[in-house]
Order: sequence, then C-alpha cells, then structure tokens
Amino acid sequence: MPFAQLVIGPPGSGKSTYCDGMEQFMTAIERKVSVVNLDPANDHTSYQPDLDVRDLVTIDDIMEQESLGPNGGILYALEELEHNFDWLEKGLKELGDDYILFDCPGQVELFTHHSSLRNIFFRLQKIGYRLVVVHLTDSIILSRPSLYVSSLLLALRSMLQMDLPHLNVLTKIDNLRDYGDLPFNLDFYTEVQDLNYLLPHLNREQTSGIPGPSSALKEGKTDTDMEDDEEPTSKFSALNKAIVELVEDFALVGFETLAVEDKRSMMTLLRAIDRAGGYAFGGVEGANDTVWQMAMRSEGVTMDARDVQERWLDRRDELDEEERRAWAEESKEMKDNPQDTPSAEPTPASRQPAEPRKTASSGENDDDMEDDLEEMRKFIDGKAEGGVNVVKR
Ligand SMILES: Nc1nc2c(ncn2[C@@H]2O[C@H](COP(=O)(O)OP(=O)(O)OP(=O)(O)O)[C@@H](O)[C@H]2O)c(=O)[nH]1
Ligand SMILES: [Mg+2]
Repeated sequence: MPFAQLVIGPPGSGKSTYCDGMEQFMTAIERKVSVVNLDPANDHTSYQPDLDVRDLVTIDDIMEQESLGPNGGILYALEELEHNFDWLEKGLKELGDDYILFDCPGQVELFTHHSSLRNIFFRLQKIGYRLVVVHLTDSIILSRPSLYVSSLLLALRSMLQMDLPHLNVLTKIDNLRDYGDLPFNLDFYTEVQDLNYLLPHLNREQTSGIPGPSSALKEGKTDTDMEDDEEPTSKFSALNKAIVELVEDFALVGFETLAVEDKRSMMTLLRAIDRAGGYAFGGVEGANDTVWQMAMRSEGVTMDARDVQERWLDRRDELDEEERRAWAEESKEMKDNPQDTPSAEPTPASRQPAEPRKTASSGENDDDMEDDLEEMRKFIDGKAEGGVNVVKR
C-alpha cells in the first residue's frame, strides 16, 4: 500500500521546489521516497526525477505536431498520459513501495474542470496508492483581498473536482513580512472563518481603483481606522457577499503554511499530510519504524498560525538571530568534541537535551519537538559530505 502526494497549484506556487525539498526531508527522516515529474514542460527541475513524463511526451513535440500553444499543449500532453497510463504504471512498479511525490503541471484547468489529471489520480488510487492532494498557493495572495478570495474559490473548486484527501498550503510564508500591514493576523487567513470581516476590505479595494490594501492608506488612514468609518460599497458588494458565503457554507477550505527551507515548517506540514493520507496510522515500514518515523507520528510537532506569524513576522529578526547562534554553537561544539558527533543512524540513546527556544506557546510539547528537531539536525549534520539541505532554488 504505497503512499503518494499529488502536488498541484498555480504556476510558480512552488511545486517543484517543494518536491525537491520534501524529497530531501523524507530522505533525512529515512522514508524511502521517489519523485515523479508529471509536468511535460518542467525543463529545469532542481531534483532528479525517478520517473519523468517527458520520456513519454514533451511539450515542444506536441506544440509542433499539433500546432498548439503552451496551454493547449499541456492539456493535450495530459490526455496523452491518461491514454498511456500503462507507461506510468510500469514505471511506478519499478519504484516499489517508495513514497511518491508527483510534481504536477500548474495549469489551473487541470484541477478545476479538465478531467485527465483527475482520471490519472483515480487510476493511481485503483492500483493501490493512498493519495493526498497537496495544493500549493503562493502566500502573496494575502496581500490583496481579491486575490485571497479568488484563491479560496480555486481551492474549493479543486477540492470538489479531485474528491480526494486534500490539503491547501500557503507557500513562501517566509515572505510574509514583505506584504505590508495585513488587516488581519495570519490565523484569520488560514482558518477561513468569519469571511464577512473581509468584505469591507474587498469593497474598498474594488472602489479605490488601485488594487491592494495600500489603497486604504490614501487619506492617511490605516485599514483598521477605516473599518469604523463609513462602510465602503462597491457595485460588486452583493456578489462579494455571495462568494464568501458560498465558501463558508462548504466549510472545506483551510490552509497550512510552508517555508520550504525551514525544517520545522516542513515537519509540521508533513505531519498534517500524514494524518490526511493515513500514513500516520501505519506506513509501509510497519514494525521496523525508526526513531524518525516515530517522531513524525508523535503529537509533539505542531506549529499553528500564531507560531508561524511569530516566526516570520512579529519576531523574525530575533528568531533568525537565535537560530543562527544555536547552529554556530552547535557546530563549534561538534568541532571541539568530535567524539560526540552522532552516527548517521540516530538512536534514542544519542538524544541530547535541547536548549528550549522561546515561542508563543512554549510548553512540554515544544520541548519534545525541540528534542526531535535537535536530533534531526544532528542526524542531518552527521550525513555524508555537505549534509542534506532543504533548499529553495
Ligand atoms: N521565499 C521562498 N521562495 C520559494 C519557496 N518555495 C519556492 N520558492 C520560489 O518560487 C519560485 C517558483 O518555484 P517553482 O518550484 O519553480 O514553482 P512551480 O509551482 O513548480 O512552477 P511551475 O512548474 O512553473 O508551475 C522559485 O523561484 C522558488 O525558489 C519558499 O518557501 N520561500
Ligand atoms: Mg514546476
């Protein structure tokens, strides 16, 4: 019963970077993993795919042979893949029970109404894969209410279309600080509740003529000041209201967050994916679980939206500095006491007490998590030359 993630999302949302980072992360926690590229236009992947749709079909050939543009070419290529599913099945057989990350193309039609990708996913399910759709969205959408609302609709539509366990993820959350003063805290956007509060901001954006929250500052007022002032109206007010009510009525959309280079963020996300796909209740490794697989299943590793906001917005400089210092001290300690360097295979006996890090919700769970992270960090550092880096391109 192999497990797999279907990584979808609009162009540039970070799918390929995520597959690269997640492959490295899973390798570090000793989970056997392979990446399958399903994007026929993925010319420059930073990872080495274990199976590549471009061996079956390339976008250039299709565009030339069928006289299609790039978008039509991708849809055609996916239909081609659907009709040659045997090719995919044969390639996957060679990957055995590996956990598979499918890097999908970014054309939104593919996960809103075109049926090929969905049919491919269903056939994967039929041949025994336990699937989770991981829908990535660039967190830049938080910078404008209209972008946020359209992303909610897109997320909802693809959840309904794919009809599989599904997680929506706001990527590049380390950029949070660049979006200016957002009218709400991060948890407002991730939890997707009380969207009515968003309506004045949406109406204001539409009436100002200048898109974006900065338009509210035109008359020297902050967004929050204006909330108490006259209610802005737009000719789209009724439509806006109907849309947010629709999203709320379905009550399906919520977001996880991700900064791909941050291991704590990766670990938190992987735990959520494991719960959604059933991996948390028993993976293919069975009784031979390592301490890493156990750590991934333990309840200790969480990072809610308030922690994320603190890490990447409220106390970013301070926590960056703290992290740098901890790492520098750790490497110095390892240099001074080489006999303490952990072996590549971590064991519970090699656990060292970790320095507790200050977070909004420090407590027992945080300590456990710090222990796990500490262990993971040492394990990663103890790996062959250069270690394993979860990197963005
Ligand atoms: N700051 C930051 N940048 C990121 C992160 N993840 C991805 N990126 C950047 O986002 C850009 C797009 O990433 P890709 O992985 O190519 O996105 P994609 O979804 O595969 O794009 P397409 O295949 O064209 O649809 C790259 O420049 C990445 O370096 C992240 O967590 N933080
Ligand atoms: Mg890509």
